[in-house]
Amino acid sequence: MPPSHLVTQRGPAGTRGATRFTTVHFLSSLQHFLFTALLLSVCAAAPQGLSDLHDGQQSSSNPCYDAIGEPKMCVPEFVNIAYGKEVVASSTCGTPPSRYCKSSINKEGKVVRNCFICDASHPKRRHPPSYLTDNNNSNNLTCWMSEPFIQYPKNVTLKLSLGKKYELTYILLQFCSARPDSMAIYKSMDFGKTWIPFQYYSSDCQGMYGKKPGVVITKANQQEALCSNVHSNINTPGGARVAFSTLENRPVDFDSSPVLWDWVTATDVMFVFNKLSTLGDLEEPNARESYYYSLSNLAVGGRCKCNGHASSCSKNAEGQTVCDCQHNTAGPSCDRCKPFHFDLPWSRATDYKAKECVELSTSSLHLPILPTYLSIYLSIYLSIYLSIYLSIYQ
Ligand SMILES: *[C@@H]1O[C@H](CO)[C@@H](O)[C@H](O)[C@H]1NC(C)=O
Ligand SMILES: *[C@@H]1O[C@H](CO)[C@@H](O)[C@H](O)[C@H]1NC(C)=O
Ligand SMILES: *[C@@H]1O[C@H](CO)[C@@H](O)[C@H](O)[C@H]1NC(C)=O
Ligand SMILES: [Ca+2]
Repeated sequence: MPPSHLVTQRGPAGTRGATRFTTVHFLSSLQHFLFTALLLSVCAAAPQGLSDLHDGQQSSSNPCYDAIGEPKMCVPEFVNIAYGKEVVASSTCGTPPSRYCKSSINKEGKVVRNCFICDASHPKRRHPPSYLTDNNNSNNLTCWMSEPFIQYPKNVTLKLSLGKKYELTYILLQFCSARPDSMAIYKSMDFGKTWIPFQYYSSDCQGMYGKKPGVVITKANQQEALCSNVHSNINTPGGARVAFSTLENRPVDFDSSPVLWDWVTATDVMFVFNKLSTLGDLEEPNARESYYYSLSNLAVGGRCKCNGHASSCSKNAEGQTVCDCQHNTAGPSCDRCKPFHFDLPWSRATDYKAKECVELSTSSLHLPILPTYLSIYLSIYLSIYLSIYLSIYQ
């Protein structure tokens, strides 16, 4: 042990040997005690260090923290938000039962109409809005269908409530009928109180919606809905589709644009079919029954909006979908800091920085690994200090 070594070196024989022995004995016990204390504090710190490491390993399975437990940006998985959700249609055929026809061109080049019955009370003849968001089985296409010939200026609307804020990437409409001549997609960010145009489609953008086709999006008009006249001229009877990509033609860095974060955010989506595409044969028999809106599938691709602070959403006790917030955040979309965690203002996470909320004023102590190092440093520092003090004292 170092104490005895020190003592042999320093202890000169003298008349006050006995007294000296007692002092030396006392000092060596003190040093022994200090060493034990140092060892003990290191040992006490070690399991904590191990548990920190263990937490770190656990959190590597938590996408909101990295391998050493540091917060990082995380997002819920990409899903078809519309799947299985209720769609409310302003018009659906079958109450009372009504006739509809499908036109096709026969071998002689003549238009042939095959007519059917839409009957909401018949399991095989109904076309309810639930068929818009059911399983998309190509062997058994299920189609929603409006009443026939609701023509401009009357319209048919479909409303889809998502139940919370989502960030939308695309919207895909799969038609069973021909594509409409004019239609618009709207979104709401306040559960349907106000509606914001998302995209227009028309053979006559200017006349129908007062929009010039081919407007270029810059930083100044990132939230402007565009009008596309590309699709509307194609008159494919059946199989037509409309795909809207929310960020297409919006060439601004998404990660640094709060305006675009808003642009892709929606609680509800509405489709307004303003004008049927007709072939100028309306005076022919059965012609009107051949024109209606019908879709087999409505898909909305996106993520539950959690501002980079959650990797999943789930239903709460009230049955509402909410984010499973991490990084000391709270709120349905992790849109604020948890109580007593306002040391830094709330902020959306980015690829580069998690921007987590931090506990009030005890911010540095909140870091899990620091106390371990602090206690080791403190005990080493103290024992060195005391050793020096004691050797001087001797
Ligand atoms: C639905 O099925 C049709 C036919 O198989 C396919 O063309 C279409 O892409 C599918 N739509 C979606 C949204 O999966
Ligand atoms: C097609 O789907 C409808 C509605 O889900 C169902 O009632 C019907 O039995 C299905 N038909 C086949 C052949 O799978
Ligand atoms: C759709 O029609 C309804 C009434 O028929 C009308 O109140 C509404 O403003 C129309 N919506 C659009 C977007 O044209
Ligand atoms: Ca369907």
